[in-house]
Amino acid sequence: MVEDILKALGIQGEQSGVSTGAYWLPAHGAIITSVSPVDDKKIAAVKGASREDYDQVVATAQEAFKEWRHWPAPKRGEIVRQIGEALRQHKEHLGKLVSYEMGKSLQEGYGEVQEMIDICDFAVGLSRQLHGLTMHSERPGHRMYEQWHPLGITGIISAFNFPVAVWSWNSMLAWVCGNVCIWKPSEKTPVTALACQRIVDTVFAANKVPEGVCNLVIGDRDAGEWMSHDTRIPLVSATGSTRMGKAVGAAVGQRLGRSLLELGGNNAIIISQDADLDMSIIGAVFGAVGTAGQRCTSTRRLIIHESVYDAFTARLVKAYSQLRIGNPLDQHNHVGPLIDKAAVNAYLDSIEQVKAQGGSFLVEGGVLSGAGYESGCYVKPCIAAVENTYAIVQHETFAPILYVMKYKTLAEAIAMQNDVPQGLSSAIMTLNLREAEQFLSHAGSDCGIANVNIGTSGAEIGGAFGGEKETGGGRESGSDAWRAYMRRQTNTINYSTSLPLAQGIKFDF
Ligand code: UN1
Repeated sequence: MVEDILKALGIQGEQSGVSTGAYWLPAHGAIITSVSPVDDKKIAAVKGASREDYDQVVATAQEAFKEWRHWPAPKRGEIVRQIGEALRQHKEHLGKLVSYEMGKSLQEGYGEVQEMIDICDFAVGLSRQLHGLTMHSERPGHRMYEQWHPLGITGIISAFNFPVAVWSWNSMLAWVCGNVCIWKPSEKTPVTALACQRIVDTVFAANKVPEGVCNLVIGDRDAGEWMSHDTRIPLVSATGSTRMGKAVGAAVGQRLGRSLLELGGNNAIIISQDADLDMSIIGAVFGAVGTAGQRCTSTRRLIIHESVYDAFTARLVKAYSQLRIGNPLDQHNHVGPLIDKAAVNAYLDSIEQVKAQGGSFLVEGGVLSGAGYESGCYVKPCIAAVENTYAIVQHETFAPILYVMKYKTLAEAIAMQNDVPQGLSSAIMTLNLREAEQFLSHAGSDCGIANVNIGTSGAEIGGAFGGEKETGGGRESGSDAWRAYMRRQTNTINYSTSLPLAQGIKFDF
C-alpha cells in the first residue's frame, strides 16, 4: 500500500531533500530516515541540506523574487487555485501518507489535506483583496494612501503534527502576496514534504513560474538556525514548541527581522453546570485524544463545575473505555501512535510527575504492546484529577493526558483557564448566555481562540489562528493574517502647484 502511495506521489528511492522547484539539487547533508510510528517501517531516506546547499537555495530564491513580485497578484492567485485543484486530486494519497508518516487517524489525515485545499481557495480570493486604506491629507492638493508590498523570502519552519497544512497556510498566503518561500519541514515528517513539493512543482512548471519560488530545505535543527539568523530572510514563520520559538524569536529579533510564531498551547474547556453534557463529551474527548493529543490546540485541561463534576467524569471514563487504539489507517480506530519513542518517554515521564505532584488517575495510562503495537509508540489516553497549580499541569506535554479539575464560580474557572503560561485556545460549554459572554469578554479568556459550545481544536482556516503569551503572538491563515507577509508603505502625493509642509511649518527663503 505504502509503495503505491509513494509511487502515485512521485517518491522513489533515496531522495534529495533540497529543491528550488522542478530542479532537485544534489544534497550534501546528513541522511534523514523517515520511519512510520504506525509499524516502525522505513518509508524513505532523504538526504538533507548542507550549509552550501542552503546558501544556493537562498540565492536562487532571491533571484526568483525579483521576477515573481512583478506577476499580478490575481495571476499568482490563479496558480494557487491550480494547486488547490491538484491537492483535490491527490487528497486520498496525500491524506494516507500524512496518516502513515505522522500517525494521525486517516480521517484527520484527510482533514489536514482539506485544510490545505481550503486555504488555497481562501488565498485565491485574497489575491484580489490585498488592499490598503486611503487617508485624507491635511494639505490641499495632496493624496495619501497606503499599499502593501511583498517582503521577499518567507522562511517556514513547520512541526511534525501538522506536517503539510501549516506549511500551506503560510506558503499559499505568502505566494499570493508576492513572496517566495523556503520550507524547512520537521525532520520527523520529510516524506510528506517531498510530496507537497512535487505537487507544487508540477503546477508551477505548467505555468512557467520561475525556479526558486517554492523551495524545500530538509535538514535538522541547524537548517532552522540558518534561517533564523539569515538577514536575507525578512520573515520567519515558525510552528513548534515554545522552546524552539524562543530561540527563533530571539535570533530573528536580534537582527530586527520579523517572526511569526505559533507555539505551544495548554488549552482548557470549562464545563459549566449549564452545559449540554452530550455535546461536551464529544468536544472534550475529540479535543483530548484527537491526533493522540499532539495538536497545539489539543484539550489538556477540563475545568468542571463541582455540581456536574461526578456525573461528567463518570461519562468521560465510560467514553474512554470505548476508544479504540491502533493502526490509524484502519478507520475503526480512534487513536493512533505518538510520533516516536521520545514522545512516549515524555508521556511516561509526565504521568510520573502527575503522581509525584499529588494527582490521581481516573483512567490509567500506559504503553501498549503485542500484536499491532510493535512500534512501541501506542499509548493509552489517560485522565488525571489534579490541581491547576501543579508544575506538570502548567507544562504542555504533547500526548493524550487529560487533566480534570473542579470549580465553584465562573470567575474562578476563568482565572484557572488563564493561569498557565500559554494562551492558544480555550472554550466554554454552556447554554447560559451570561456565562458565554463573560467568557468572551475582555475580562474573560486571554487566549487567541475562545469558543462557545465547541472544543479547543479543529479551528477553521477562515479565522486568524494563533495565541498569546508563550504561544508566541503570531496569527496565521484567515482574516487579515496576510498582512504579516507584506510590508506597508504610506504614500503621499502632491498634485498642487506649491509645497506646503505638514504641521503648518513655515520654511521660506
Ligand atoms: C497545530 O496543531 O499546530 O485547530 C495546528 C486545529 C487545526 C490546526 C492545528 N486546524 O486543531
